[in-house]
Amino acid sequence: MSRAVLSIGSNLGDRLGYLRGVVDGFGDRVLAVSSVYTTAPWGGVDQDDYLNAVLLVEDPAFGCRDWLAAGQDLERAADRVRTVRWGARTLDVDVIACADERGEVRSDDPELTVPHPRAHERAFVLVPWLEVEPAAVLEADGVTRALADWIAALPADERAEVRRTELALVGERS
Ligand code: PH2
Ligand code: MG
Ligand code: MG
Repeated sequence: MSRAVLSIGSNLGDRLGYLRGVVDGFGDRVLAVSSVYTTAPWGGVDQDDYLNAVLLVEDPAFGCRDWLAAGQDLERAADRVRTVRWGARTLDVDVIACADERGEVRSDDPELTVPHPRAHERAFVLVPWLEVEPAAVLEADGVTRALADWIAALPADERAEVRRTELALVGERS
């Protein structure tokens, strides 16, 4: 059994369609879906704005690595091409945090580092995550803080560049 927090993002092609493909792909493993946010690119590469969202997912038969593998399958299905680090992509599925039967998993394996080592610096992860899991905490560099506190610590302009949209990943799709 495992339960994970996934950050999904797209800034190439049918951005909303790619994000919806993740929700559809995970099907009834999806426990919660955030709003869709339009976000300025993070990381210094000049590229178009992203659509980002966060999903909470659970599967009785999955371990934490299975979320990574399933996310990579969905990235491939979205014709993702790996070129520039932090550059434009049709679909990115990142495992931000994961818990199994024994509790929160911590791993510094380069394949799957959880909690995600840069999540606390990224308003495009924290803001949608807070929406679906208001009581969540995140550890970074040995410090554990509530999501709202990590968000408050970010530069105001980075917070302002994460804007909620009326686009929907589930339910009524217009
Ligand atoms: N993903 C990146 C690099 N920069 N910026 C935003 N706003 N959203 C992303 O999902 C994103 C990014 C590489 O994973
Ligand atoms: Mg990423
Ligand atoms: Mg990624």
